[in-house]
Amino acid sequence: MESTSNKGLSRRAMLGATAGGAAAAGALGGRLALTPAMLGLGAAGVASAAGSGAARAAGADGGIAPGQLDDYYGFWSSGQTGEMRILGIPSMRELMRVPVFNRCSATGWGQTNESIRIHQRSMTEATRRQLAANGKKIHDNGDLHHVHMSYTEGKYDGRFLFMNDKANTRVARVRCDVMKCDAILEIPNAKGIHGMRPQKWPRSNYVFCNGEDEAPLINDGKTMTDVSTYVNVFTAIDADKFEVAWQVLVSGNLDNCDADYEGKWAFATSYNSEMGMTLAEMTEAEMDHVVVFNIAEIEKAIAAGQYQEVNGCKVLDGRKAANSQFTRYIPIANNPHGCNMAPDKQHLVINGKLSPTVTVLDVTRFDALFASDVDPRSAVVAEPELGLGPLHTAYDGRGNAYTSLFLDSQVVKWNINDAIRAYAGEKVDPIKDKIDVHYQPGHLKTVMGETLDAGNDWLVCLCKFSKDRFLNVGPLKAENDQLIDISGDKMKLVHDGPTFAEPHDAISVHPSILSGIKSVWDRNDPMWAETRKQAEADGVDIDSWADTVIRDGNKVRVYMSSVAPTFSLESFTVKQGDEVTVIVTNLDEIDDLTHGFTMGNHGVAMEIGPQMTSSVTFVAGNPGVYWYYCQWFCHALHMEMRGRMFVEPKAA
Ligand code: RUQ
Ligand code: CUA
Ligand code: CA
Repeated sequence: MESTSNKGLSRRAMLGATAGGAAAAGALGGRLALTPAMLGLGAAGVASAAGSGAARAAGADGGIAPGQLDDYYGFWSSGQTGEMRILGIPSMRELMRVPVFNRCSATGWGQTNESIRIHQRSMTEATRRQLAANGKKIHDNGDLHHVHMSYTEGKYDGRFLFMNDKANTRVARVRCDVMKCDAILEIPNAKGIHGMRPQKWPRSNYVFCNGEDEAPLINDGKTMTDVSTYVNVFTAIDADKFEVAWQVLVSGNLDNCDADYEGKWAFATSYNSEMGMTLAEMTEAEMDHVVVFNIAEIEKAIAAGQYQEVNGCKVLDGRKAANSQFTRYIPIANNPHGCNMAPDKQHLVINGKLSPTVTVLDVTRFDALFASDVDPRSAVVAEPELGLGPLHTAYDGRGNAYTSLFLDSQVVKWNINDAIRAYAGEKVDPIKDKIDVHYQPGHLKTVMGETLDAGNDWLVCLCKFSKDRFLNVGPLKAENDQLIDISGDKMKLVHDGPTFAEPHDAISVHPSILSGIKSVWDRNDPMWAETRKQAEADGVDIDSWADTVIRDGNKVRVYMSSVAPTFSLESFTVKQGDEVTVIVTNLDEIDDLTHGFTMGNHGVAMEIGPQMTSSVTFVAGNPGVYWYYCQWFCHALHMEMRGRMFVEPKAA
């Protein structure tokens, strides 16, 4: 290996240039000058966050003026876009997109070595081979339906966000301190992870995941047409190690799931108890079911070694015929969908979809279902008729529930206790209000409504169709996420929020829970630990000025630093066909001072946040001059933040 050093400016010249540049930027009103503190936004924001949303519910943006901070973080899924989004509630302003299952052109997610490692770490061998056969290293799409935060004792704890990928049967984790994905787990045996929820009590030791699609457990092509060999798999992930803890086979398929506030149960809806393969077959039965999982019994069996190991996972049989203590099946009107645990710690609402009703289950009656042969329907305590197409239910802190009616394009507000009284024969109408939404709502969320801190100010309703609500942009239209004020007796629509394909679900989190969020990376972040190891092996200190080019056969590693508005190397030289790895460390320590690295005409671009190290590997193209540049506007002299890669012809 040979090492050539410093084709760029000297360190001193660089730092001098930077200081001058920063001053120039300040004078020009460049980005360096515009810190929130200097604009006085920090103080204004703190003041506004303390105000209650309900107190200023009027106004199109929930009463949030320019420069004011929102009352809540909203974490949005993006469906087939594959990313997680952060919005402010109640303004509904989009604050950030966090790439997870998608390939992101702005940040290089799915292309940087750091992100590819996260993708590949828990990938199965079979997938690795299948991808390689298609000339790929990772799946670059995903279908992210559900985002949920980790809990401690029934409340959000600000550690992690978890999310599913239905398209490629995966679950990912986002670190809340930097809002970046740090783990992606492909789930063996299961197919199509849809419903996904963290355990709520005592903390999120598990993330529960529903495999929606039926397939042979040993899916090797031998029994493809024999539907009797098909199974569905319920998976508990160890949320800390981010690996499969155990799996349970079930009868019927699995749609949405949730967990209770005592750590005893998980539950899942099934719309295909029929195990049908066609629409007619899947809707044939009058009743489908909810599966109740008995966590203690499952853990006992796993500890006692009573499992079968399949593809490295511990698998138990919880199907009806196995007659186990792992599961119970509660009959529910045909093709249910949403599965929502109420913050009263007692009631679980199953949403009818094809039935105009929701079914209210009392989870304190579940012990009895496992103790003796009682009718599983004995856990039903109410079944109010709400309207057409109930999909999901949200809760406030006053005992009310809000159910989306897909077919009616409405949200219905109803009272849980009144529904129970009505079911018991009393003359009381549980329905308190209905409001039109636009149009065809799926998920809907109250602030902190999936925790013991359920709030009473806002409801966000995620509508699948926007139709005529916005200027026509062609056949593909935006979704419409609507903000509804629920502080009074009557619900009030206050905002229409167009969103790109396709938020399924969202949660909201009070900013006090995310007080550990950083503005600048820790230089020792584990995200680039392996890159750091490589640099150490190359004798390069990436924590200070780096301007070293290492040749290792046909592999070339180019170490650079970035300090606004320059890279430490103004040029480097490689040969056509070399495998080039560019490692850039951003030495700037200022809030919001992100640089980028784009290599012209090579399809290469990545983000390098303050104090971050990022690396990307590509094959050098045809001989010639290629400019690389910073694509993140960082300085008054941002356009000048560029350099040349000289690609020499291959030695003949
Ligand atoms: S689901 S619109 Cu993918 Cu959460 Cu019900
Ligand atoms: Cu650095 Cu633009
Ligand atoms: Ca069915």
